[in-house]
Amino acid sequence: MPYKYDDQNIFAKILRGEIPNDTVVETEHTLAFNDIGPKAPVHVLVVPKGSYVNHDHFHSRATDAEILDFVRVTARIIADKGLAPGAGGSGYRVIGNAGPHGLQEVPHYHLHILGGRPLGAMVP
Ligand code: D5M
Repeated sequence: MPYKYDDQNIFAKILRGEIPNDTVVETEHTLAFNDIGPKAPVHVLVVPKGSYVNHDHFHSRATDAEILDFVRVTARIIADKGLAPGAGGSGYRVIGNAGPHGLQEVPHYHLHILGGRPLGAMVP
């Protein structure tokens, strides 16, 4: 099925500056902001600025520069928040929901970075 991007989704509105966000990092290709309903002391959403629905759409259509920027912003937040186990942090979880089985609510690709407390088992 071809990817159909809905430009009225809430993250598209944030990216256009139509509604506010609590920005953590902004670069040329990526915006990261705090989740409005945090599930952990650290709960940051990393959002590519391009119009991608989910991970497989992003991976198949984004430029190398967009992908590299997105990965680097994600890593930078993990480091800046002191979560990286390799640097003395207690760890974190990175989650990307996609489609109905993944319970994706907002149809603009994003990753959740969660940390700051024990996160429990992943399987519901
Ligand atoms: O999760 C979508 C996530 O987006 C969910 O954790 C709430 C968050 N959200 C929704 N609206 C906003 C605004 N306006 N600011 C910040 N965060 C928001 P998923 O199920 O992965 O699609």
